[in-house]
Parts: sequence; structure tokens; C-alpha cells
Amino acid sequence: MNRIPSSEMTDKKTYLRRREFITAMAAAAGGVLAQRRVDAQQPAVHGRKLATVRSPLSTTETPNTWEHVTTYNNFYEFGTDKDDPARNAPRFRPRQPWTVSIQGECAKKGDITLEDILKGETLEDRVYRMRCVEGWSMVIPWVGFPLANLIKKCEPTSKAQFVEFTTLHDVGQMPGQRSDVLEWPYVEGLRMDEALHPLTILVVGLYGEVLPNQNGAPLRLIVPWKYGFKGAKSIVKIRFVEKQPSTSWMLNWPEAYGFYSNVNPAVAHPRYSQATEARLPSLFKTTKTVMFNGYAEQVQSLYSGMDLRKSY
Ligand SMILES: Nc1nc2c(c(=O)[nH]1)N[C@H]1C(S)=C(S)[C@@H](COP(=O)(O)O)O[C@H]1N2
Ligand SMILES: [Mo]
Repeated sequence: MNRIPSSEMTDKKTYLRRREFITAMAAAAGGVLAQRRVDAQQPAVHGRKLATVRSPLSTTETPNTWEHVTTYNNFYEFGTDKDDPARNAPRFRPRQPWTVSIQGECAKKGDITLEDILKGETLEDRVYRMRCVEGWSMVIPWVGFPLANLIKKCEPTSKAQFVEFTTLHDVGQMPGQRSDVLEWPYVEGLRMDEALHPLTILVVGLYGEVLPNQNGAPLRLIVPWKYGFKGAKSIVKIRFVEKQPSTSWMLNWPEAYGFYSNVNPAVAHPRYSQATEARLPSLFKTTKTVMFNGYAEQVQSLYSGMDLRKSY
């Protein structure tokens, strides 16, 4: 019997997707954009420039291009293929004004507009290494500000041990929510000290411009030492809670997606090894994955005394 382990089949599928990606990149570079390709994988149109300052917390690695970052996405609300968000998200119209509902264990509950969230903030260019649990990685120049700044404005109580983030639920605008691949709305969570860490940012931009829809407009979370899925997109609700919240990915497959989801080359996902990664646009997993995605010096003290094989 020559059964193909499901891990290899998945790798093949991922490989084929990457091959499409590379073909599209090559086509774009050569200026031979067949209409079919344009429809499938057109990069985001350039948006408004944001006034930013360079963050000292940026990596010096070369960022992936605008085309990479806006055509190879995970945003299941717009479909599960990597090029679905680039195709389907541009039609999304974030409501104006965008508001975030602040709930739970805090003094300042209620709706806050994005404009008020940004009042007094300095937007930083933060170039971060990002790694998806599926094995691909990119270097992305986000524009954002510390989540800690917003948390302080909300005045959490001493009972607030965790923070839960919820994405917009709008089946009319998010066609992927008609499928049951995940429980909707998309929910993520962090422990309070992770949420307050200076590397944890709320993102409103990319490459110095307003965030394209496929990357989570108008407001998304980025936690660079964790797998990409911790970074909830198009956030409409932030809730302070006493108990560890459940997340969409934990509900989807508890044995595969733990609450912590720290990048850890020693803890394999049932379907994907985490030892190496493919730095897009490369096809091959030739880059060694490093503990906490390279941010160990800054974050390992958050987990001292924890068994990270159990709390993965
Ligand atoms: N609402 C929502 N947020 C999401 C996802 C999603 O499907 N829906 N996918 C996650 C995953 S798996 C990854 S890897 C990152 C991808 O972010 P990017 O497309 O901006 O690179 O978004 C995360 N945030
Ligand atoms: Mo991911």
C-alpha cells in the first residue's frame, strides 16, 4: 500500500498555490498581465499616504513587495484561497465611521471611533517578520501603534486577565462567511501581558499607506512572535475578560491550534512541520524557523515557567 500521508498532500497543494503566486509575480514583472491573471491576483491599488515615524523595533530584513503582501493573504471572510482576498476584498466598504465596541472588565465601555482611537497617536513604520502556521513567511512593513495605548485608554479593571478581539460579521459584504470553514465572527485572544507588550500593535497601514482591505482594513492586530492567525483583521470589538477566551481556530481544531500559538520550531502542527519555512516568493522551505519568530529576546520572559509543548 502506498498511501500518501495527508501532510504531503497538503504540502503539494500549498506548493501549487505558491507556483500560481510565482507565476503571477513573474507575469507582473514582465508586464505581461493576461486578463485572467489580473482578475485573479491584482495587487491592491495604492491608497492614501500616512504620516509615520520609523520604529526602532523594526527588523532590518528586506520587506516583501506591496504585490506579495496584497495578493497572498489569509482572510477567510473573503475565501480560503490565497488569492481570494485580493479578488473579493476590494469591494468591501468599511462602514464610516468605523467603531470598535469596548466591552467587559474595564471602566471605559462603549463604542469608540477609529478617529478617536488614533487621536494623539504617533503612527510608526514597523517592519516585522511574519510567519503563517502553514509554513510561509514574509517581512511586512506595517504602520501601527502599540495596542497598549488603546488598552490604557479603556482603563481595564484588575479582573481583566485576557483580551478578546472580534472581526466584523457581515455576510452581505464578506462572502466567505456563508461557508462554515470557521465559526463566525472570527475571534482571537491574548493574555493581558502579551497584549500590553510593546511589540504588539494595532495596524492601520502598510508601506506607509492606508491598510488595503485584504490585509484587514481598517484596523487589525499584529503579534509578531505568534503565528499569523493571531492577528485578527477588521476588528469591531475588544472585550476584557477574566477567563482565557476561546478563539475561532481553537474551536476549529483544538489539538492543532492552542491559545498561545507562539512560533516554535520544536512543536509541530499535526499537518505542518514548524522547523522550517518558505520565505515568499521562494517556493522552498529552506529558511530555519526560529523560536518566537526571532523575537525571543523581547518576549521569552512572558512564558518563563510554562511548558510550551503543552501551552502551544
Ligand atoms: N478576520 C480574520 N483575520 C485573520 C484571518 C482570517 O481568516 N480572518 N487569517 C489569519 C491568518 S491565518 C493569517 S496568516 C494572517 C494573514 O495576514 P495578511 O494576509 O495580512 O498577511 O491574518 C490572520 N487574521
Ligand atoms: Mo496563517
